[in-house]
Amino acid sequence: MPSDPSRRDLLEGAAASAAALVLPMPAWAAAAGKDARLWYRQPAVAWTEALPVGNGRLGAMVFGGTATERLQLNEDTLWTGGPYDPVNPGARDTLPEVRRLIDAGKFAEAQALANAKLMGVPRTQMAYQPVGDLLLDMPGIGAVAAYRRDLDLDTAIATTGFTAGGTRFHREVFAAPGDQVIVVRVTADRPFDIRIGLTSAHPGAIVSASAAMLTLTGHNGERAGIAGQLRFAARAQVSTTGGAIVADGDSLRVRGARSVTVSIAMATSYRRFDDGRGNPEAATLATLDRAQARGIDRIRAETIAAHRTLFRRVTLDLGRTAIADRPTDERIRANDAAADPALAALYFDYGRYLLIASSRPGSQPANLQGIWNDQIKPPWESKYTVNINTEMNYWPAEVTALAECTEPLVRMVRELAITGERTARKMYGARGWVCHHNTDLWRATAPIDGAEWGLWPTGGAWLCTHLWDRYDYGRDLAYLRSVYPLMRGAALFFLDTLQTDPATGALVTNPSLSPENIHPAGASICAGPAMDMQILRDLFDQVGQAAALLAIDAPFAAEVAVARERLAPDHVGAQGQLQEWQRDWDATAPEPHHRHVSHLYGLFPSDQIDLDRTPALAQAARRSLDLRGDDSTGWATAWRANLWARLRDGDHAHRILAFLLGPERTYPNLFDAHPPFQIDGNFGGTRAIAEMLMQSRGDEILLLPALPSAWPTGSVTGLRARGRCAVDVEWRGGELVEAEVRGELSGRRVIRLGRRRVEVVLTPGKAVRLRGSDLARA
Ligand code: FUC
Repeated sequence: MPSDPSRRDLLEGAAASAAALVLPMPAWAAAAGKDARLWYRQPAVAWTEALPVGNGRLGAMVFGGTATERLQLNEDTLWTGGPYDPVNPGARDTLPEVRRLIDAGKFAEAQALANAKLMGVPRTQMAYQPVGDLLLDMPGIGAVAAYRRDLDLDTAIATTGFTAGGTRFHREVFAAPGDQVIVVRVTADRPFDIRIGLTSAHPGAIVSASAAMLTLTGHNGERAGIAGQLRFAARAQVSTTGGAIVADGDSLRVRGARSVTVSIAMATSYRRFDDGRGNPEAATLATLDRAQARGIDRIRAETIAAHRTLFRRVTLDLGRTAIADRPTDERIRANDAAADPALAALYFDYGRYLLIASSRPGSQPANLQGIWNDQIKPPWESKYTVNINTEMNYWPAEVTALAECTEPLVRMVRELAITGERTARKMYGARGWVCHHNTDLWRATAPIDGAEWGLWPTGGAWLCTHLWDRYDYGRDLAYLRSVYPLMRGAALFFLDTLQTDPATGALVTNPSLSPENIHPAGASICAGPAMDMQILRDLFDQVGQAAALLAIDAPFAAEVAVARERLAPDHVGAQGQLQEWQRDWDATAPEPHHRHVSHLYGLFPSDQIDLDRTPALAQAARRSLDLRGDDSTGWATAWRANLWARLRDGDHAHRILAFLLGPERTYPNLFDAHPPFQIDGNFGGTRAIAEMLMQSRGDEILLLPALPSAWPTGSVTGLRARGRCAVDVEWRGGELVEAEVRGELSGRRVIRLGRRRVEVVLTPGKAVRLRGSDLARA
């Protein structure tokens, strides 16, 4: 509320009129998801043309072939190696000298010493690996007509249809979250023959066929001296309507069937980050027995229903032009986001689809490729890079009403707090826990790759801000109590390791770096990069708030509050920019357009910096963004779009989004190109679209804060704001028509439209509806 009393009267009047418009909660839009489809006129040739299905744990890339169909298969615990402890036992003795060199300004020397003595053993982590392929061969299929394949984001079913030799073929693929199988169903209007095979690129993998089942068993790979300790199994069970199934070597042949159903189960012996002794052969058999007993029709119906429960919570309509009737690949190639607003809406729907398909309760978190990877040695090991990428994967989760999908991330932090406690103790002699810039299935937390990338201690702290966000959006105190020890442990590590900057007396991280940017002193490592200080301000504040809400741990909270006040502040440099480092190095850093914009964390995803409360810092952030430039790799482009949305410059955010949606950054299957494929850009882009339409900060909800002129008319329903409420917005001609806010808890909110604001009182079960004209009077 503004402090000017006359203005306050005016606003209270507006609030009263808004409160009078309390209406019953409406049902979710019936038309949800009706246009949400990717579709093509030809089968996929490249992997980045194939369509992903997934149930969080199991994934398949569907190529939509005709005579030969390929499903590339993944299971999210098939990684190289086994439980391992990468902490370098000698690191602790060398740490003081590295710190001293940094304080003395001898950065290159400090980095060389850190590279020699501090890095993890091995200096890399484990890699996510594919299981193999399911192959369907239909001999005799020649030229086809009336071909189409699509992925329906509203049912989560990939479909391929074509006519060959006068027979119409139809194939469906889906991944069942309840029954834990991937199902392929082939039907035709005349009896047909098909051969079914399983293959794997893992050395030593074996395929056998018996009765109506194919079984693939194998062993995960070794990497960097960590022996493979996992077994894996994939089984494909075949059933038919009519016809006969015969085993033929390591494949199954079906003759004269009218429909064929293949149910695929996959598992590894992974049980937890410290235990790889499960029984995948038995687990896959049990899964298939259960699925068989329950029946495919029921499994299919339940898959659609379970998907819709999540997917239909949000609807987005940005308007539609004729180009939206074209196949998806043509729309990306046309590269005209202004003329195709529905492509941005499809990208948004797809981002939500991908999160539902790659991160569900009980699964692993979405990695650099979600769960979809066809390579034994994938780029960056397809692991969890926590200096931006893993966090970005979860940027859309809360705002687009997919809170359940964060469960694997929260569970991963619980595990990192265990392995990271060991790293904190052995490497730093510190209490609490730490995670550097990457982790993997085994929850390794030591610094890797090289000091210039890996010696960054703030990854775990950043992940903890997601724990807080889960609370802040859902306001569940029992949950907060369960994650408080993790947040506390992360903060405790910094209480023990923060150093006093000899130049300023402020507290700084040392050694650290600003991911992954080299400063003009010829190194990355330094003390107190702006990002670290911003993340720690959030972590310390959130620990304080959590302790107060839970009425526990007051002495610790007080200690954290004291340290928080001593953290080095943000600085504005000579170019008017927000400084990336404690020194004003930005102008002479060797890569002025570096993809990471770490020092802008404070503007987004954090709200420490904003146009209202810290206008000078927001201006400086804007200047930094201008200096950094707009176009970057996939995720870095998506981050920039979010930052411009926070600066409430919708047209600028849209220009960046247009580049993200064009053929340089988006593959035909709408996967984000880093390049190569990295899924974070999909998730970051999804959040950016949400951020352009609605932002929430504390008890404020900002309507259409960055609406671009390219989206003059549209509507969104079901976005989530902090404090457990849902927000719908409808606009026309660039102006708000109506907004509806449904609070599930009682409380006051300030609803803002540009500079206008109205205070409303939320009551569970009632909707507050605001017309554009109400806000125009405010
Ligand atoms: C960080 C980024 C790279 C890439 C990798 C997985 O190291 O700097 O661009 O995204 O993660």
